[in-house]
Amino acid sequence: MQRRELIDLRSDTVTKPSAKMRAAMAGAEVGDDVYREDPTVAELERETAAALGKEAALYVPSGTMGNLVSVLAQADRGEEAIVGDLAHVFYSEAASAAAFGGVQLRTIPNHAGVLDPAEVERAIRPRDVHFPRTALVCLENTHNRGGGRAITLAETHAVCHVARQHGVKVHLDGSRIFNAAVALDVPAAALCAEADSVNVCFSKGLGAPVGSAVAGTTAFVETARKIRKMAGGGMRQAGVIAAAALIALRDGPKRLHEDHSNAKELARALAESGHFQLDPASVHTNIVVFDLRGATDAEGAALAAAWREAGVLAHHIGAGRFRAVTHLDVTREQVRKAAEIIIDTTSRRRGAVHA
Ligand code: TLP
Repeated sequence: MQRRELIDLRSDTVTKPSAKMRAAMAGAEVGDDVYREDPTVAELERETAAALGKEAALYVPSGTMGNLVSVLAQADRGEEAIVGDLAHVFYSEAASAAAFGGVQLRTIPNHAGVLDPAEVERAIRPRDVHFPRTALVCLENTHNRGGGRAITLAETHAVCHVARQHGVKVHLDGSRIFNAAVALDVPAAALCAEADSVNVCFSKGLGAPVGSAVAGTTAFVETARKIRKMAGGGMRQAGVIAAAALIALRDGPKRLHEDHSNAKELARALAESGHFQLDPASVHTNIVVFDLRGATDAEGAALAAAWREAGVLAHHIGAGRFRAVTHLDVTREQVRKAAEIIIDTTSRRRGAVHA
Protein backbone atom coordinates (compact mmCIF):
# COMPACT_ATOMS: atom_id res chain seq x y z
CA MET A 1 0.00 0.00 0.00
CA GLN A 2 1.26 3.44 -0.84
CA ARG A 3 1.91 5.77 2.11
CA ARG A 4 -0.40 8.74 2.13
CA GLU A 5 1.41 11.98 1.39
CA LEU A 6 1.40 14.47 4.27
CA ILE A 7 1.47 18.15 3.34
CA ASP A 8 3.68 19.65 6.03
CA LEU A 9 2.88 23.28 6.79
CA ARG A 10 4.16 23.25 10.39
CA SER A 11 7.19 25.36 9.58
CA ASP A 12 9.67 26.36 6.89
CA THR A 13 12.25 24.54 9.02
CA VAL A 14 11.00 21.16 7.73
CA THR A 15 12.55 21.34 4.25
CA LYS A 16 15.00 18.63 3.16
CA PRO A 17 18.28 19.52 1.45
CA SER A 18 18.01 19.56 -2.36
CA ALA A 19 20.10 17.33 -4.63
CA LYS A 20 22.27 20.38 -5.40
CA MET A 21 22.87 20.91 -1.68
CA ARG A 22 23.69 17.26 -1.06
CA ALA A 23 26.18 17.30 -3.93
CA ALA A 24 27.82 20.46 -2.58
CA MET A 25 27.95 18.93 0.91
CA ALA A 26 29.62 15.78 -0.42
CA GLY A 27 32.26 17.79 -2.25
CA ALA A 28 32.81 20.55 0.33
CA GLU A 29 36.35 21.58 1.18
CA VAL A 30 36.66 21.45 4.95
CA GLY A 31 39.05 22.11 7.83
CA ASP A 32 38.82 22.58 11.58
CA ASP A 33 36.72 25.69 12.01
CA VAL A 34 37.69 26.15 15.66
CA TYR A 35 41.21 26.72 14.25
CA ARG A 36 39.51 28.90 11.61
CA GLU A 37 40.70 26.56 8.90
CA ASP A 38 37.43 25.68 7.21
CA PRO A 39 37.35 27.49 3.86
CA THR A 40 33.67 26.74 3.21
CA VAL A 41 32.61 28.20 6.55
CA ALA A 42 34.83 31.23 5.87
CA GLU A 43 33.20 31.71 2.48
CA LEU A 44 29.71 31.44 3.99
CA GLU A 45 30.62 34.00 6.66
CA ARG A 46 32.03 36.43 4.08
CA GLU A 47 29.01 36.16 1.80
CA THR A 48 26.59 36.49 4.70
CA ALA A 49 28.33 39.61 6.00
CA ALA A 50 28.23 41.13 2.49
CA ALA A 51 24.54 40.26 1.97
CA LEU A 52 23.63 41.89 5.30
CA GLY A 53 25.96 44.87 4.83
CA LYS A 54 28.07 44.06 7.90
CA GLU A 55 31.83 43.81 8.49
CA ALA A 56 31.84 40.18 9.59
CA ALA A 57 29.65 37.17 10.32
CA LEU A 58 29.83 33.97 12.37
CA TYR A 59 28.23 30.62 11.52
CA VAL A 60 26.24 29.20 14.44
CA PRO A 61 24.28 25.94 14.77
CA SER A 62 20.83 27.49 15.21
CA GLY A 63 18.83 30.68 15.39
CA THR A 64 18.43 30.19 19.12
CA MET A 65 22.20 30.15 19.57
CA GLY A 66 22.52 33.15 17.22
CA ASN A 67 20.19 35.19 19.40
CA LEU A 68 21.84 33.95 22.60
CA VAL A 69 25.39 34.88 21.56
CA SER A 70 24.19 38.24 20.23
CA VAL A 71 22.43 39.17 23.46
CA LEU A 72 25.30 37.95 25.65
CA ALA A 73 27.90 39.76 23.53
CA GLN A 74 26.11 43.06 24.10
CA ALA A 75 24.51 42.82 27.55
CA ASP A 76 26.23 41.86 30.79
CA ARG A 77 24.82 39.99 33.77
CA GLY A 78 22.33 42.18 35.60
CA GLU A 79 21.66 44.32 32.56
CA GLU A 80 18.40 44.57 30.67
CA ALA A 81 17.29 43.98 27.10
CA ILE A 82 13.98 45.41 25.87
CA VAL A 83 11.96 42.97 23.76
CA GLY A 84 8.43 42.67 22.37
CA ASP A 85 6.25 40.35 24.41
CA LEU A 86 5.77 38.06 21.40
CA ALA A 87 9.42 38.06 20.30
CA HIS A 88 10.91 34.64 19.67
CA VAL A 89 13.89 35.52 21.85
CA PHE A 90 11.51 36.05 24.77
CA TYR A 91 8.69 33.63 23.99
CA SER A 92 10.36 30.55 22.53
CA GLU A 93 13.98 30.32 23.62
CA ALA A 94 13.50 28.79 27.05
CA ALA A 95 14.73 31.94 28.84
CA SER A 96 18.25 31.25 27.56
CA ALA A 97 19.54 34.82 27.95
CA ALA A 98 18.42 34.83 31.58
CA ALA A 99 19.60 31.29 32.29
CA PHE A 100 23.04 31.49 30.67
CA GLY A 101 23.78 35.20 30.71
CA GLY A 102 21.88 36.68 33.67
CA VAL A 103 20.31 39.17 31.26
CA GLN A 104 16.86 40.37 32.23
CA LEU A 105 14.43 40.62 29.34
CA ARG A 106 12.00 43.48 29.78
CA THR A 107 8.90 43.11 27.64
CA ILE A 108 6.84 45.84 26.04
CA PRO A 109 3.74 45.13 23.92
CA ASN A 110 4.15 43.92 20.38
CA HIS A 111 1.72 45.56 17.99
CA ALA A 112 1.46 42.83 15.33
CA GLY A 113 5.22 42.49 15.53
CA VAL A 114 5.98 46.20 15.65
CA LEU A 115 7.42 48.04 18.66
CA ASP A 116 6.18 51.53 19.39
CA PRO A 117 9.26 53.80 19.65
CA ALA A 118 7.59 55.82 22.42
CA GLU A 119 7.09 52.64 24.45
CA VAL A 120 10.72 51.65 23.80
CA GLU A 121 11.85 55.05 25.01
CA ARG A 122 9.73 54.82 28.17
CA ALA A 123 11.22 51.39 28.93
CA ILE A 124 14.83 52.61 28.71
CA ARG A 125 16.08 52.98 32.27
CA PRO A 126 17.37 56.25 33.60
CA ARG A 127 20.59 56.11 35.61
CA ASP A 128 19.56 55.14 39.12
CA VAL A 129 21.14 52.91 41.71
CA HIS A 130 17.96 50.82 41.80
CA PHE A 131 17.80 50.08 38.08
CA PRO A 132 19.59 47.73 35.74
CA ARG A 133 21.32 49.39 32.80
CA THR A 134 19.38 49.05 29.55
CA ALA A 135 21.94 47.50 27.20
CA LEU A 136 19.92 46.34 24.23
CA VAL A 137 16.68 46.49 22.28
CA CYS A 138 15.73 43.36 20.28
CA LEU A 139 13.74 43.54 17.06
CA GLU A 140 12.43 40.65 14.92
CA ASN A 141 11.89 40.76 11.15
CA THR A 142 9.84 39.06 9.82
CA HIS A 143 7.90 38.69 13.02
CA ASN A 144 6.97 35.09 13.65
CA ARG A 145 4.15 35.49 16.19
CA GLY A 146 3.16 38.69 14.43
CA GLY A 147 1.97 36.44 11.58
CA GLY A 148 5.11 36.79 9.46
CA ARG A 149 4.73 40.54 9.27
CA ALA A 150 7.52 42.31 7.43
CA ILE A 151 8.70 45.26 9.51
CA THR A 152 9.33 48.27 7.26
CA LEU A 153 12.44 50.41 7.05
CA ALA A 154 10.59 53.31 8.67
CA GLU A 155 9.38 51.14 11.58
CA THR A 156 12.89 49.78 12.07
CA HIS A 157 14.44 53.22 11.85
CA ALA A 158 12.05 54.71 14.42
CA VAL A 159 13.13 52.20 17.10
CA CYS A 160 16.84 52.24 16.21
CA HIS A 161 16.86 56.02 16.35
CA VAL A 162 15.45 56.07 19.89
CA ALA A 163 17.89 53.36 21.00
CA ARG A 164 20.87 55.20 19.53
CA GLN A 165 19.87 58.47 21.20
CA HIS A 166 20.10 56.68 24.55
CA GLY A 167 23.32 54.80 23.79
CA VAL A 168 21.45 51.47 23.65
CA LYS A 169 22.41 48.81 21.09
CA VAL A 170 19.99 47.02 18.78
CA HIS A 171 19.90 43.29 17.99
CA LEU A 172 17.78 42.24 15.04
CA ASP A 173 16.47 38.66 14.99
CA GLY A 174 16.40 38.46 11.22
CA SER A 175 15.82 34.73 11.10
CA ARG A 176 13.58 35.45 8.10
CA ILE A 177 15.12 38.76 7.01
CA PHE A 178 15.18 37.71 3.35
CA ASN A 179 11.44 37.08 3.49
CA ALA A 180 11.06 40.64 4.77
CA ALA A 181 13.38 42.01 2.08
CA VAL A 182 11.45 40.25 -0.69
CA ALA A 183 8.04 41.29 0.69
CA LEU A 184 9.08 44.93 1.05
CA ASP A 185 11.23 44.95 -2.08
CA VAL A 186 14.22 46.45 -0.29
CA PRO A 187 17.72 44.96 0.11
CA ALA A 188 18.21 42.87 3.26
CA ALA A 189 21.24 45.04 4.05
CA ALA A 190 19.03 48.14 4.23
CA LEU A 191 16.78 46.46 6.81
CA CYS A 192 19.88 45.55 8.87
CA ALA A 193 21.76 48.83 8.43
CA GLU A 194 20.94 50.34 11.81
CA ALA A 195 21.18 47.15 13.86
CA ASP A 196 24.40 46.44 15.75
CA SER A 197 23.90 42.70 15.36
CA VAL A 198 21.73 40.53 13.14
CA ASN A 199 20.81 36.85 13.33
CA VAL A 200 19.86 35.22 10.02
CA CYS A 201 18.72 31.60 9.56
CA PHE A 202 19.70 29.47 6.59
CA SER A 203 17.48 26.62 7.75
CA LYS A 204 14.12 28.40 7.45
CA GLY A 205 12.77 29.84 4.19
CA LEU A 206 16.16 29.59 2.50
CA GLY A 207 16.05 25.79 2.75
CA ALA A 208 19.36 24.68 4.29
CA PRO A 209 19.26 21.68 6.61
CA VAL A 210 21.21 23.37 9.45
CA GLY A 211 22.52 26.66 10.64
CA SER A 212 22.28 30.39 11.14
CA ALA A 213 24.76 33.25 11.27
CA VAL A 214 25.19 36.38 13.30
CA ALA A 215 26.63 39.50 11.71
CA GLY A 216 27.94 42.85 12.90
CA THR A 217 31.26 44.60 13.44
CA THR A 218 34.46 42.54 13.55
CA ALA A 219 34.71 43.27 17.28
CA PHE A 220 31.15 42.02 17.88
CA VAL A 221 31.81 38.85 15.90
CA GLU A 222 34.99 38.10 17.87
CA THR A 223 33.08 38.42 21.16
CA ALA A 224 30.27 36.28 19.74
CA ARG A 225 32.85 33.67 18.65
CA LYS A 226 34.08 33.34 22.22
CA ILE A 227 30.54 33.01 23.58
CA ARG A 228 29.68 30.48 20.86
CA LYS A 229 32.65 28.40 22.09
CA MET A 230 31.47 28.71 25.71
CA ALA A 231 28.03 27.51 24.62
CA GLY A 232 29.53 24.47 22.91
CA GLY A 233 28.84 25.81 19.43
CA GLY A 234 32.40 25.71 18.12
CA MET A 235 32.10 23.27 15.24
CA ARG A 236 34.91 21.42 13.53
CA GLN A 237 34.58 20.38 9.84
CA ALA A 238 31.40 22.42 9.59
CA GLY A 239 32.04 23.11 5.90
CA VAL A 240 29.94 20.03 5.22
CA ILE A 241 26.83 21.85 6.42
CA ALA A 242 28.02 25.35 5.48
CA ALA A 243 28.14 24.18 1.84
CA ALA A 244 24.37 23.70 1.91
CA ALA A 245 23.90 27.01 3.70
CA LEU A 246 25.89 28.77 0.94
CA ILE A 247 23.48 27.44 -1.67
CA ALA A 248 20.56 28.50 0.52
CA LEU A 249 22.01 32.01 0.79
CA ARG A 250 22.68 32.31 -2.95
CA ASP A 251 19.54 30.67 -4.34
CA GLY A 252 16.99 30.88 -1.52
CA PRO A 253 16.00 34.55 -1.68
CA LYS A 254 15.23 34.35 -5.42
CA ARG A 255 12.22 32.11 -4.90
CA LEU A 256 10.73 33.38 -1.63
CA HIS A 257 8.08 35.34 -3.57
CA GLU A 258 6.56 31.95 -4.51
CA ASP A 259 6.13 31.02 -0.84
CA HIS A 260 4.56 34.41 -0.18
CA SER A 261 2.05 34.09 -2.99
CA ASN A 262 1.22 30.53 -1.91
CA ALA A 263 0.63 31.79 1.64
CA LYS A 264 -1.70 34.52 0.31
CA GLU A 265 -3.67 31.97 -1.70
CA LEU A 266 -4.00 29.73 1.36
CA ALA A 267 -5.13 32.71 3.46
CA ARG A 268 -7.75 33.72 0.89
CA ALA A 269 -9.19 30.20 0.73
CA LEU A 270 -9.33 29.88 4.52
CA ALA A 271 -10.93 33.31 4.94
CA GLU A 272 -13.54 32.62 2.22
CA SER A 273 -14.55 29.35 3.89
CA GLY A 274 -16.14 31.36 6.70
CA HIS A 275 -14.74 29.05 9.40
CA PHE A 276 -11.71 31.08 10.28
CA GLN A 277 -10.90 34.58 11.31
CA LEU A 278 -8.05 36.11 9.34
CA ASP A 279 -7.42 38.99 7.01
CA PRO A 280 -5.56 37.83 3.88
CA ALA A 281 -4.23 41.38 3.45
CA SER A 282 -2.26 40.94 6.68
CA VAL A 283 -0.35 37.98 5.22
CA HIS A 284 2.91 39.61 4.14
CA THR A 285 5.22 36.63 3.80
CA ASN A 286 5.12 32.83 4.23
CA ILE A 287 3.33 32.59 7.60
CA VAL A 288 -0.45 32.36 7.89
CA VAL A 289 -1.96 32.69 11.37
CA PHE A 290 -5.68 32.07 11.65
CA ASP A 291 -8.29 31.57 14.36
CA LEU A 292 -11.23 29.24 14.61
CA ARG A 293 -14.09 31.35 15.86
CA GLY A 294 -14.95 30.64 19.48
CA ALA A 295 -12.78 27.52 19.79
CA THR A 296 -11.34 26.31 23.08
CA ASP A 297 -7.80 25.02 23.45
CA ALA A 298 -9.03 21.42 23.38
CA GLU A 299 -11.14 21.99 20.25
CA GLY A 300 -8.18 23.60 18.49
CA ALA A 301 -5.89 20.69 19.34
CA ALA A 302 -8.53 18.15 18.23
CA LEU A 303 -9.02 19.97 14.95
CA ALA A 304 -5.29 20.01 14.17
CA ALA A 305 -5.24 16.27 14.91
CA ALA A 306 -8.13 15.75 12.47
CA TRP A 307 -6.28 17.70 9.74
CA ARG A 308 -3.28 15.51 10.33
CA GLU A 309 -5.42 12.41 9.97
CA ALA A 310 -6.66 13.85 6.65
CA GLY A 311 -3.13 14.62 5.43
CA VAL A 312 -2.19 18.19 6.50
CA LEU A 313 0.20 19.19 9.25
CA ALA A 314 -0.26 22.67 10.74
CA HIS A 315 0.45 23.97 14.23
CA HIS A 316 -2.23 24.67 16.79
CA ILE A 317 -0.51 27.48 18.67
CA GLY A 318 -3.15 27.62 21.42
CA ALA A 319 -6.74 28.68 22.10
CA GLY A 320 -8.02 27.91 18.62
CA ARG A 321 -5.22 29.78 16.85
CA PHE A 322 -3.30 27.99 14.09
CA ARG A 323 -0.17 28.60 12.07
CA ALA A 324 0.57 27.31 8.57
CA VAL A 325 3.87 28.10 6.86
CA THR A 326 4.66 27.76 3.16
CA HIS A 327 8.14 26.77 2.00
CA LEU A 328 10.16 25.36 -0.85
CA ASP A 329 9.04 21.79 -0.28
CA VAL A 330 5.34 22.57 -0.89
CA THR A 331 4.05 23.43 -4.35
CA ARG A 332 1.11 25.66 -5.27
CA GLU A 333 -0.90 22.50 -5.98
CA GLN A 334 -0.13 21.07 -2.56
CA VAL A 335 -1.05 24.34 -0.88
CA ARG A 336 -4.42 24.33 -2.72
CA LYS A 337 -4.97 20.72 -1.71
CA ALA A 338 -4.07 21.56 1.91
CA ALA A 339 -6.65 24.38 1.93
CA GLU A 340 -9.29 21.98 0.61
CA ILE A 341 -8.47 19.36 3.24
CA ILE A 342 -8.46 21.89 6.09
CA ILE A 343 -11.79 23.38 4.98
CA ASP A 344 -13.52 20.03 4.32
CA THR A 345 -12.33 18.48 7.57
CA THR A 346 -13.35 21.56 9.53
CA SER A 347 -16.82 21.66 7.88
CA ARG A 348 -17.41 18.01 8.66
CA ARG A 349 -16.35 18.33 12.28
CA ARG A 350 -18.27 21.51 12.87
CA GLY A 351 -21.30 19.98 11.13
CA ALA A 352 -21.07 17.05 13.51
CA VAL A 353 -20.71 19.32 16.54
CA HIS A 354 -23.63 21.57 15.58
CA ALA A 355 -26.00 18.77 14.36
N1 TLP B 1 11.18 29.37 14.94
C1 TLP B 1 10.57 28.07 14.84
C2 TLP B 1 9.94 27.67 16.17
O1 TLP B 1 10.83 27.81 17.22
C3 TLP B 1 8.70 28.41 16.50
C4 TLP B 1 9.52 28.09 13.75
O2 TLP B 1 9.10 26.98 13.37
O3 TLP B 1 9.14 29.18 13.29
N2 TLP B 1 13.92 33.47 15.70
C5 TLP B 1 12.77 33.30 15.03
C6 TLP B 1 12.01 34.50 14.58
C7 TLP B 1 12.29 32.01 14.78
O4 TLP B 1 11.14 31.86 14.15
C8 TLP B 1 13.04 30.90 15.23
C9 TLP B 1 12.56 29.48 15.01
C10 TLP B 1 14.25 31.13 15.90
C11 TLP B 1 14.65 32.44 16.13
C12 TLP B 1 15.10 30.00 16.42
O5 TLP B 1 15.70 29.29 15.40
P1 TLP B 1 16.21 27.78 15.61
O6 TLP B 1 14.97 26.92 15.53
O7 TLP B 1 17.14 27.58 14.47
O8 TLP B 1 16.88 27.70 16.92
